[in-house]
Amino acid sequence: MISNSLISRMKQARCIAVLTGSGISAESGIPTFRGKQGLWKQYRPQELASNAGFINDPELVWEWYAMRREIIGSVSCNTGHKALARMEDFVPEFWLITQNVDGLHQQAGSKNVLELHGNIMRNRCTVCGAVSPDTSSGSSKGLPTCPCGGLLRPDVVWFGESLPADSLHLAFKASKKCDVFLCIGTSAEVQPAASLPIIAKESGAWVVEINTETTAVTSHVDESFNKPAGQMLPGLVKAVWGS
Ligand code: BV8
Ligand code: ZN
Repeated sequence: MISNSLISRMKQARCIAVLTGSGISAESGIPTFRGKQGLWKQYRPQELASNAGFINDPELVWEWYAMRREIIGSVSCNTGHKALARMEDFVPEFWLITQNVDGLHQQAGSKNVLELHGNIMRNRCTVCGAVSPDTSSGSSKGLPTCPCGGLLRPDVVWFGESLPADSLHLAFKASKKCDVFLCIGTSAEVQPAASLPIIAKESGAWVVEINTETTAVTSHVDESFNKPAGQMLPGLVKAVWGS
């Protein structure tokens, strides 16, 4: 049940910040990381989402990313992504901070998206750093290389790697400044993204969680809705802004 206090807080909010995790893409058919069918169940993140793992076995890591690109390429954004894109149009200052690398927020029409962990549909050269859109769709034989001869990697942030400084700086700024912070579809286990809802709370924002389970931040938030994001968000936007 969406409380009248939340409706009025969101209606009056000058600034709203949203943090999303893989849970918002679950209803599109993309497996989350730590859930029962999670991507980390069959694979260990340290082996696949780390530079050491890549250096150790680039073929295995590319196989994993090609498989994930295939899934992402075959799905579409869902009602949760679309509701956030509509929300952006109603709020004077709206920040969509995502840990996701699937690009579905942009596909849904969100304009101001901070991708803290990069984007799986881009490649980056391990030698010259050039970034390019993925064209191989992972099926080409052998390891993808840059015109400079360097080995390509997915343009995502691996464990032990720093997040893009400008996006992270803006994410911290938005979390400190916002009136309402929505934490959607994340287990809130990966730092530094997981600290954003805590920073928002400490800075005086009204913090709301939308998640099908309790998480590491549930006890810290002001309100939590134990509901799938794709069902909850369209109703929230309608209740607050009537459409
Ligand atoms: C860094 C990109 C330092 C690649 C990813 C000990 C303590 C604290 C921190 C650390 C530590 N040891 C190491 C660290 C740092 C580490 C970290 O946090 N480790 C954790 C695991 C302990 N962090 C890092 O390494 C980061 N870098 O710290 O750098 C540094 C500083 C200076 C200089 C050099 C280095 C980098 C982290 C980024 C890693 N990259 N992904 C790729 O995708 O392949 S992380 C990966 O996890 C994804 O990005 C994902 O988004 C992210 C978080 O996971 P979630 O999105 O939350 O997904 P999860 O499955 O966990 O949860 C889904 C949730 O959705 C669940 O709660 C579920 O209930 C819910 N749900 C499901 N369906 C729905 C739903 N909710 C709503 N509706 C539904 N329908
Ligand atoms: Zn290069």
